[in-house]
Amino acid sequence: MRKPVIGLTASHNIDNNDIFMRPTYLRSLTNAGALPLLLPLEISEEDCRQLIDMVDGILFTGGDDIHPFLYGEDTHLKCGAVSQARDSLELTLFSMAMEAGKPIFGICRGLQLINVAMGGTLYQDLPSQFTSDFPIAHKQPFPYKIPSHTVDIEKDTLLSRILGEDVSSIAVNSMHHQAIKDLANGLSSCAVAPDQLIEAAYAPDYPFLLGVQWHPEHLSSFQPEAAKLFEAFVNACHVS
Ligand SMILES: [Mn+2]
Repeated sequence: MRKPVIGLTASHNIDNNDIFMRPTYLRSLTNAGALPLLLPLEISEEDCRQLIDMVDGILFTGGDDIHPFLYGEDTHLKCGAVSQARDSLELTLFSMAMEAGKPIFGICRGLQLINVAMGGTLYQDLPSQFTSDFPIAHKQPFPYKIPSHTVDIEKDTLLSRILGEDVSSIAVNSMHHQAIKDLANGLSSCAVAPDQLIEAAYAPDYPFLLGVQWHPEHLSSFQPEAAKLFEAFVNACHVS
């Protein structure tokens, strides 16, 4: 049987112009039954369209910050590095994938990209712009393989249907500098951290569009909840 082909966008190192991909994304997709396909950075709009026609789904991966102009803000003192080439490529791919109704999954920056593409905004620097009585380490001080905070799963959402309606909370890792501030119209929250930060969102009116703020690709080899996210995404890609 032909496996679903999943296009993934690479990270972009703007210092030396390298693009790169952590193997954990590829392994998680392969283990879920997909054939991952790493996408180039510099391609024309016409080529983007051909690639979107070729893939059965698209995964927007983690990486640097998104340029604040894309959600109508000036650059905050603590904003991090940005790649305008990557921002532009991903916004083009996102709108084409949505037009085509292809399944979309976003991880970390990928969730933020989905939110910005649909009209939402971000905290440019969580530590200085978002406070709570018990500050959660959204940039955890230990490796990705070790979960660091919990998220509450909202009932009757795409995420609760994937994990099972009886799962009310899971432990996740956290390695993000930015996060959703205003959620885009068309998206609904489906998981929140104990400080009420949105950690996952989905589009209720779309076949499959899910973004998570954590990194399930580092947990999927031993945490069933993380593996289920990739399985649900790959299964959604089977229908096209
Ligand atoms: Mn977090």
